[in-house]
Amino acid sequence: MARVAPVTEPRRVASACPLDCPDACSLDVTVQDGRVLAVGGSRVNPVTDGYICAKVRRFPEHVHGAARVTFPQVRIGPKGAGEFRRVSWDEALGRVAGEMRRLADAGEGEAILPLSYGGSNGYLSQDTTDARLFSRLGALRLARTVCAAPSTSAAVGLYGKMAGIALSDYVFSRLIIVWGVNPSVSGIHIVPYLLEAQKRGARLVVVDPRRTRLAQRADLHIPLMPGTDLPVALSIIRWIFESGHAAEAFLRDHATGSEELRRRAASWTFERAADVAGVAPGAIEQLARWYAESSPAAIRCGWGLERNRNGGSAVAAVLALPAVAGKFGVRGGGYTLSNSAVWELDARTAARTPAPATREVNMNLVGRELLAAQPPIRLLFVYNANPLATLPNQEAVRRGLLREDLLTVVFDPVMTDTARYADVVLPATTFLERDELSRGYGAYVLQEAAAVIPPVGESRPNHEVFAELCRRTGVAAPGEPESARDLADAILAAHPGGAAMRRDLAEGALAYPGFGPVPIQFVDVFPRTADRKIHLVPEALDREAPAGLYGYRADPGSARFPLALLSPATDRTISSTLGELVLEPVPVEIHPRDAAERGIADGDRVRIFNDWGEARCRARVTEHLRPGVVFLSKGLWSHNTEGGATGNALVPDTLTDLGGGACFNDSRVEIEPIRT
Ligand SMILES: Nc1nc2c(c(=O)[nH]1)N[C@H]1C(S)=C(S)[C@@H](COP(=O)(O)OP(=O)(O)OC[C@H]3O[C@@H](n4cnc5c(=O)[nH]c(N)nc54)[C@H](O)[C@@H]3O)O[C@H]1N2
Ligand SMILES: Nc1nc2c(c(=O)[nH]1)N[C@H]1C(S)=C(S)[C@@H](COP(=O)(O)OP(=O)(O)OC[C@H]3O[C@@H](n4cnc5c(=O)[nH]c(N)nc54)[C@H](O)[C@@H]3O)O[C@H]1N2
Ligand SMILES: [Mo]
Repeated sequence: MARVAPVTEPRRVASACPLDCPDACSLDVTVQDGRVLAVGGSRVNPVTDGYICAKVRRFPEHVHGAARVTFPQVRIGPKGAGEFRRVSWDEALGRVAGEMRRLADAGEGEAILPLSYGGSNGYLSQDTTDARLFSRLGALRLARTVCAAPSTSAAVGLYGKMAGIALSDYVFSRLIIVWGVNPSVSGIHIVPYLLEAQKRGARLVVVDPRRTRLAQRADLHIPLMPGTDLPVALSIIRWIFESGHAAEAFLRDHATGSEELRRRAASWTFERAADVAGVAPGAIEQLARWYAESSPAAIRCGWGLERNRNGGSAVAAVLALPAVAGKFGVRGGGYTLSNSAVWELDARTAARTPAPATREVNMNLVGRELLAAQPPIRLLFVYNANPLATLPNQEAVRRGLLREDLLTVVFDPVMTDTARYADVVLPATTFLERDELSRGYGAYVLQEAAAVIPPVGESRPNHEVFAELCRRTGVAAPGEPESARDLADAILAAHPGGAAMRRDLAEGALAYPGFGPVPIQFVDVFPRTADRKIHLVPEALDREAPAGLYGYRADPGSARFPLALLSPATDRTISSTLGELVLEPVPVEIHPRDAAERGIADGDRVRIFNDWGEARCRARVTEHLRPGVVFLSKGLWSHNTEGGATGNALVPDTLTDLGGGACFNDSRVEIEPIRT
């Protein structure tokens, strides 16, 4: 008689979401017999307030779904065909470690490229034992530039990454500018605060080429052309100075470079900026007047505006606004961008190894590097990332992955598009199957969460697998932190306030930064630059930007490719994570006027193309875009389009003015109907 497994009751356990999102939700997970039944929000993180996004509610399907990788496998078919044979961990790791050791012994550590990015915001799953392994092998270093590189450069240069307005403090603002961010999908917990502020009489302004959900509720929407935020912000700065609204005394006490900024903004009249941006001059002037006259005034600056050739300067100009107009010093006044830096926690301290002095590879150029690096890259190790789906110049990435003399290892919980091109696929746990220490980059919370179920199948957590690879390649040293607890302790111990954080985490599963959860800028927190001042024209940025800081580089326009393609976030996936659950075809959105000019009707099959590649899908004709702009979302998988190329095939691998960032929203394309 078959033995019947004991049936236990469903249990509710606490966790925390470490996925790449500002909100860092605290979770309430229902589990039974090693399975996740449901994922919901808890109130441990006050910002979560008991609810979470629709996509993470589907996480049980991700954990236990058909795309889950449950055992190690090696390729048996042609590259990219997704044909594999099951092997043991021992065999898989033996092969990978053997090749690593061989390359390192031959003095070819720089033939190894570790590639990781946004799979987890947790401190334990990146830069710990993985950094130990790759540093000691002398592997290439990766510049993690695919996101936030230009905005980080700007925020570091101007403010040393000062902590921003707390999400919940937006209720106190009288004017809120939502600039290049779409929180209705990309960080939903700020939205109730924005709507509450509006109810209390605040004005809401949205600066976005698309008519997003918030733009539809806004008092003013500025639907500028992508990449033109810089002139728009400079024209507001110019007017604030010229009209006598500048906070001269504040600037004298707290800023350098205000005269230089004033000079650089001087030629940007509302008319000139409006002409470049394709909007009404009166709209920009309206925004400038409201901003100057309102207090508290808040800017929620996002990442949509950084992803073009002017992106770094654009973010710098937007961040300069509260300084110039004197909006700091009150609750609900100032700005929020990323708050990731406030923790001053560095996972690398747990690696116990300095970064090597090897060559640094800009991850936006990985396609090119795979095809042309000298010496050639022989071993690509992908974890916490899905580069075929998320990097620019997808065709180059694909051709790189097809190289017969490249050993590609993909370590992921699911069979991603990239994994299908791997030689060795390793099964990773999801965050519900491992311990994690994570923080938000919006919400001011640090959380430690224990695994809520055992690893699914043979999957293993990152820190364990990299520690094992350290041993197998002979680079491990005795006594180094390896377990999740030891790594977390090592990371916390390196921080002066770490002991207090450790205590708080032990007691309440939540820790706040030293200044607490709701800082006021220029009351509780100050610029973290060396002299604690705002640097409006920092020299380093001025030197780096090809046209100087705040120097605008116009799109010369192209008769062949007249449409600007945007690819921001949607509410279906987080970057490409969870994309295995979005099986239906995804359309490109196009304005009725652009569609009519091309003979395209709603639902038609179309070809989107430029010199970088092409993608095929259906058209959705909608007025939620301005004419001249089309939209095909970020994070698509090959099954979402016809033929497998996604919008990233159309994204150039040109770089932003600051930080070597990606130009996802600087793609120019043409679209034509497919008539078959
Ligand atoms: N649901 C969901 N949430 C996510 C993510 C996700 O993929 N899905 N991704 C996470 C990650 S990795 C990040 S970095 C954040 C990103 O979060 P957001 O800052 O919201 O970034 P995007 O979605 O890239 O773009 C935001 C908006 O910028 C607009 N935009 C595009 N180009 C320009 C421009 O030139 N100027 C201006 N002013 N606006 C422009 C787009 O139309 C879009 O509405 O969200 C995180 N949260
Ligand atoms: N066209 C276009 N492309 C974009 C953008 C855009 O705006 N437009 N935005 C960019 C942005 S903002 C970002 S941040 C990047 C993100 O790009 P990526 O870093 O590639 O992020 P994801 O697509 O989320 O892939 C993360 C992978 O990590 C895996 N993972 C999750 N947890 C773990 C773990 O614990 N261990 C291991 N080994 N793996 C794990 C997930 O299953 C997933 O496959 O994409 C960029 N790509
Ligand atoms: Mo991102």
